[in-house]
Amino acid sequence: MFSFKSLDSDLAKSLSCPGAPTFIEVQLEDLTESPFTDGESWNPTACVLPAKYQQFADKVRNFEVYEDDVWIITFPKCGTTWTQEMVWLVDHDLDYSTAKRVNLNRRSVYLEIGCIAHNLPVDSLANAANLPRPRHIKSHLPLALLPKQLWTVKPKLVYVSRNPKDVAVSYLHHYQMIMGYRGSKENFLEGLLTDKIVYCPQISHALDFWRLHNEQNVLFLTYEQMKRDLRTVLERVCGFFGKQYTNEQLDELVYHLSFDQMKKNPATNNVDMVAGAMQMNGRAGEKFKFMRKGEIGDHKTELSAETIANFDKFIERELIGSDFRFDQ
Ligand code: PPS
Repeated sequence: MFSFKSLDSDLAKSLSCPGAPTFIEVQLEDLTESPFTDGESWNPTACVLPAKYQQFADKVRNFEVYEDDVWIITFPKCGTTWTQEMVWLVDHDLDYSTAKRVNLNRRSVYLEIGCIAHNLPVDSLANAANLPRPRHIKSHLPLALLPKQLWTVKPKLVYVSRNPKDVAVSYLHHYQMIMGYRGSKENFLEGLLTDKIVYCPQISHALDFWRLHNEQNVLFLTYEQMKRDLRTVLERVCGFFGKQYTNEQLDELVYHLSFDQMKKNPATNNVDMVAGAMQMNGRAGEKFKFMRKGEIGDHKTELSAETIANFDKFIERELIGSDFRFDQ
């Protein structure tokens, strides 16, 4: 079903880190079951993943999907955690009591983490499979690598995109502090601009889901929409889940989902997960918070004018032929 190619360029070697020492490109070879019904062809690009993924690719592709599943899919650092908490609460009648008691990572399971994280012996596929229904499952995998039953069973699927320049900054901090990367910032950014970082290619990740954004079971959101007007986004999310809440309930949810509240909330701020990863990947005791800044436009403070221009060119080139545009 898949072919695998080791990445051994100098750039790939420079991107090696304790959390992901070596990388492969994973190419879907079996295109018989296309997710698209628009009659257009589909030529998925190979996805960069830690080499560990090779032993799990088929298992993920054959993962059993249920109609009442809820899938939250994003490229890394696009607001996944934020969306997971929002969607879980909307779908569970605003059950704050459970949401505060049970960590979000247990309510909404990261499907492939055990298949990619070096030295993390968790069976995340089993954890996701065995969740109580309706199962809430998070994934960063591109469409071509996700379970093929998603396109026949058609569970609810929420996709979130974020401006690639802000993703670059957020992902750089994640790569350094959570995955233990000690190489240069320049090499990491070059890796993103040449689609050689884990989960790349970045732009086609969003474009594949944009092609599905009118499907009834797909809700396509952006980090920037959530940031600018979460209340309006919540109304769309409630409509998607067939839920109705009062204005007061929605105001309370906006508050619960604010950056400051989620940062204070041990069930959502990923403090334990980050401490464990930093310990494992040689960053124990250093200063880093998963809930880092939570802003639009942070790239302007962290990227040079030249890098921003390079990202702009990269994004423009990759978007040729699509009507999709990233929010700024
Ligand atoms: S991951 O590791 O890929 O699952 O990360 P992900 O959750 O997708 O993205 C993390 C970034 O989302 C920000 N975040 C928020 N922003 C605004 N409001 C809320 N409530 C919120 N929750 C998380 C988080 O701070 C990361 O962005 P940066 O730019 O690094 O701050």
